[in-house]
Amino acid sequence: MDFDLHEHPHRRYNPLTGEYILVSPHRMKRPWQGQVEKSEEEIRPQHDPDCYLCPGNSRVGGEQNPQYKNTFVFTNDFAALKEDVPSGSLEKGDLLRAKSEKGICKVICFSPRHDLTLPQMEVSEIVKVIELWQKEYQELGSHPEINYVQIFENKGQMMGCSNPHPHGQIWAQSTVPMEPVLECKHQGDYLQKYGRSLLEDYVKQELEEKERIVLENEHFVTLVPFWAVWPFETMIISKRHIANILQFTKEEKQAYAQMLKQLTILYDNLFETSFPYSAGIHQSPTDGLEYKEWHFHHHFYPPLLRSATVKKFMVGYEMLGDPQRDITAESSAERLRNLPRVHYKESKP
Ligand code: H2U
Ligand code: ZN
Repeated sequence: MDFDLHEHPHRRYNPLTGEYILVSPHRMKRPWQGQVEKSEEEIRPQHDPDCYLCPGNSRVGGEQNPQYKNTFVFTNDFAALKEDVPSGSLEKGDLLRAKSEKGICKVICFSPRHDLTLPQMEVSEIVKVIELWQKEYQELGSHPEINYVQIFENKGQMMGCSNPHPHGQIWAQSTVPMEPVLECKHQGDYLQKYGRSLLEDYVKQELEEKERIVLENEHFVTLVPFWAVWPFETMIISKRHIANILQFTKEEKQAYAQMLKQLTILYDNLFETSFPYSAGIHQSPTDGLEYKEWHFHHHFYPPLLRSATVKKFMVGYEMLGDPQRDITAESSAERLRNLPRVHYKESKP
């Protein structure tokens, strides 16, 4: 009997982090049979007087939002990281160690419209979101004490998002957190070994193999990574080896906005629901050093497994051993790729 990736249990390697995932395809071999329950569609107003992100409304801290027309950014009123933290540390031998951490947290509204989400926004409006990400990455990153800027979005109650108004967050801080540290190390080792970007080589290989590609345009590829953990996890990767969003050309910015719209349309169409996820950009740290190894990418980690309500749980073996999945990355990519490209709310009267 020959080993078959689509048949036999196996462990897949994540070359970005050095971690492993257990894949059990034999449990999922049957074709799709599950009932697709739809979630209750809530109808939202364009402006919600009780929303703390809508233009003109007051936030919990008492501040009033301006009548913004496109995007709007403010310092998080309940920031997890703060600038005015005294420097200090605690060390009791090797075992009890802590160090103070400085940072800045911001909230970004993607649109003044309370009822929209990224897939329903115009590409030109998403370009404005990208431009704000660029501005914040640049400005926050230029603070001497900010060495890493994490741009991300939590979408949907299932991901702990507190408000349906389209928004994301930025946490900027003095230390590079663990996930980017791992990716930095593995990209660095690869660059040293081969003289090329890990993700540039990976994208080339995936474009040849095709089976994990979801979307492609002139400057970006969206794929389900070979080592995906979440059922419909994807990455948007730039074809060009660029370290951060400040290096985008005008065309790349446009193509990235298109990719964000198209991917989030596919996601919404999968279970005909506003698809929940946590997503965010990985790019070079802002400590002033050169990071030739870094290759820009955007991770999407969606929790849904089988329908608009049935999510994957990371429990048991996954908390104690390795993460595990049944549905293979290849079949997830195939399902996403074959979905209609028009948002389900637009294609139905
Ligand atoms: P999430 O929906 O991803 O939780 O982001 C919303 C953020 O908005 C959250 O971090 C902040 C919360 O601290 N917030 C304010 O800054 N001001 C408010 O008036 C309410 C919520
Ligand atoms: Zn709102």
